[in-house]
Amino acid sequence: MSVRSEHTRSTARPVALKLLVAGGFGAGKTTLVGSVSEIKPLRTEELLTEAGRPVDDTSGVEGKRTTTVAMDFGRITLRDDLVLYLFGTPGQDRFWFLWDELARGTLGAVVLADTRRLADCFAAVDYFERRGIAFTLAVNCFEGADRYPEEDVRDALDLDPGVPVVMCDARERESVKDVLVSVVEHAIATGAAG
Ligand SMILES: Nc1nc2c(ncn2[C@@H]2O[C@H](COP(=O)(O)OP(=O)(O)O)[C@@H](O)[C@H]2O)c(=O)[nH]1
Ligand SMILES: [Mg+2]
Repeated sequence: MSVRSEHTRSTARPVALKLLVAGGFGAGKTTLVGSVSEIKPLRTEELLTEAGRPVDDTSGVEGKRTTTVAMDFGRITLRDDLVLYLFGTPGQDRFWFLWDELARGTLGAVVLADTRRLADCFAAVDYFERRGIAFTLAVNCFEGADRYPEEDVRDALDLDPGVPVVMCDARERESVKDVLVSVVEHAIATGAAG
């Protein structure tokens, strides 16, 4: 049996970690997973319909025509020895029953926030705080949205001082990678402390 050279470098299997991506409807979860994923993101989207309109509040995101029904799923190799699996949580309240299932075995989470609709991520922040799941608050900086200092976002969401707040562009791979590194480091630091 021949062993190809790239396989002799590291015999250890990479560590695979699971992260959740949460945040309000239209905050950029699907975009974020798609920006970094090495595999074609698995997503299930349905056209917004009249019937869904009362629950899928599109004010502020009028250009949005689809909504993620189940979840986004992606994978990124952060380092040779570290692979992240990303699971986007469904943004709508009517899919809350899926969250506990998704949260099982998760290392940490990204909560994506749009400062024009900051209240939309309260539920996600609350969810992870209650379950003691480490998360990074990532502000997706949409052009046209006012920029706020990190401290203002922190205060508005009443975040614990230890929660990292990072500005990002969900469309940019490097920007999203920075967010993911923040979550992993925060989760490891929190786990080590606890
Ligand atoms: N300008 C801008 N648009 C974005 C950004 N992230 C997402 N979008 C757009 O905002 C809309 C909602 O994003 P989507 O990823 O579907 O949000 P989700 O509901 O959280 O999955 C889409 O039309 C995206 O193309 C961003 O960083 N900047
Ligand atoms: Mg989506």
